[in-house]
Amino acid sequence: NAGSKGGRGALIVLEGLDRSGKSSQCARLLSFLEGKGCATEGWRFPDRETSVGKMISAYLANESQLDDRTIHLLFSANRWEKRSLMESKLLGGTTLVVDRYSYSGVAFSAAKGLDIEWCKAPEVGLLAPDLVIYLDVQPEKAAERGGYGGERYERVEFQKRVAEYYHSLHDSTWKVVDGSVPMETVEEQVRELAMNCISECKEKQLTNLSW
Ligand code: NYM
Ligand code: MG
Repeated sequence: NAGSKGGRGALIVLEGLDRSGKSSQCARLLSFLEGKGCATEGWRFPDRETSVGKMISAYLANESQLDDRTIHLLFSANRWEKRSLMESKLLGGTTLVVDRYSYSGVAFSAAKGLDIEWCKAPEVGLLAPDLVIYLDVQPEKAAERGGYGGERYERVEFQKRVAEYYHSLHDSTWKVVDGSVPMETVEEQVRELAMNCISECKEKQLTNLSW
């Protein structure tokens, strides 16, 4: 499976705390890339549309209770159920801009006290991102941004622990962008990182997360 003649698409992930600006930046990057004529799709995890995603959504809204390991595995399953579609899109030349991925899975569950290695295990074998952009915002600052939406995990003390786990996950694909500066400045940096990534990964093999 050699991919399309223009080369494969890039797997670009945006990560960060709740209210760090990921969703806005994903939307802006998506329209920028579309404007450039680049085949792109915006994805997000959790994908709340699937039946697994609906269970996750109910849990986040406090409409259901689930054991910590059970919900961890559901978040992971929600990525696994999209893996083959993700692979075919990328090999077909479409770049995916993804709002949250395995790093959210590990950081949020580890912040609850689950063993981090246990948290990583079900993520092994999912597609490895070509670029992870971490929008770095102080937990207190994020909380001030129009407040939280009332979902589970949206508490500043918890988000501080999540930030610590995120910082322990940095690898060679990570780029930390200061998310506290004006949106347009963040957008500019995100665009540049994405454009470089897209051109560099055209000839690169897709790989799996190994951790
Ligand atoms: N979240 C997200 C997890 O705990 N594990 C995961 O694997 C993923 C993808 O879900 N507070 C958490 C982070 C968020 C919440 O995400 C919902 P969003 O981006 O607000 O829909
Ligand atoms: Mg949220």
